[in-house]
Amino acid sequence: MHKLGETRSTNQRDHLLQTPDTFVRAPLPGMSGATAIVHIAPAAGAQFTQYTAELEAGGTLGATSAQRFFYLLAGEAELTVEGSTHALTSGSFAYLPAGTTHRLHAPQTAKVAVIEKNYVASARTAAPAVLIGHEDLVVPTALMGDDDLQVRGLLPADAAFDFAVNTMTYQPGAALSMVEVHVMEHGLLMLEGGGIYRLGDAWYPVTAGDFIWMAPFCPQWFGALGKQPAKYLIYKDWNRHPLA
Ligand code: UGY
Ligand code: MN
Repeated sequence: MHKLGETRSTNQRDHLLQTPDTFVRAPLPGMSGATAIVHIAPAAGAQFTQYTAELEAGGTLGATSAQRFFYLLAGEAELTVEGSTHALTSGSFAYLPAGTTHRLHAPQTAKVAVIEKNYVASARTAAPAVLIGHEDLVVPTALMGDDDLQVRGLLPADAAFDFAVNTMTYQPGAALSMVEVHVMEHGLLMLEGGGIYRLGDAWYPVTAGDFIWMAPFCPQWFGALGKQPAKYLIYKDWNRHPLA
């Protein structure tokens, strides 16, 4: 049923809100039994790509020449890398350095958040190794001492990584303690609950399933609304000099 052209989706110079009613699905090269909803890409001004892959039973992702991070949103999957196969469940994630031969295979239907970024090398450290984990095993920390806002850093705080991926969980009524304006860009997937996101000079109602891109220096703030916690998966580039 059409909605006479109405949507919460909006594409602005320094931010994008993409809501599920506007998702367009298409396979990416190399995918088999899978389609992608591309949320953000260099075509829109980002320095990374983020998409949701929807895999049918037997589906696989294609290869990439970039670093790849993925987080299993739903279903089960198997990751074969460096000679071993790892069983993944919802909340599992993996980091694969550029050029790592691997196979992500879904025995049944599965949904995966995928982030790909060209690696920015650092003279100070070697590139990171393959990392496989589960969100449940990551100890959360309170953001700026607020116990109602818990952050889980899925990747180690190690300068070898040129990006971070965190989950942030807000109890109802919790909010960022400041409007942030920073050089890092963000890709954000709302996983649970909802609230109000300030992006630039606008305030948007957001809910589970929405995607947000924030360009460098996009003013940003979030407050959780409703009776259940709000949770999102958030990417940011970091650990590199702005001139790198
Ligand atoms: O890590 C961050 O910059 C995070 N606090 N930003 C956000 O939630 N919009
Ligand atoms: Mn931020």
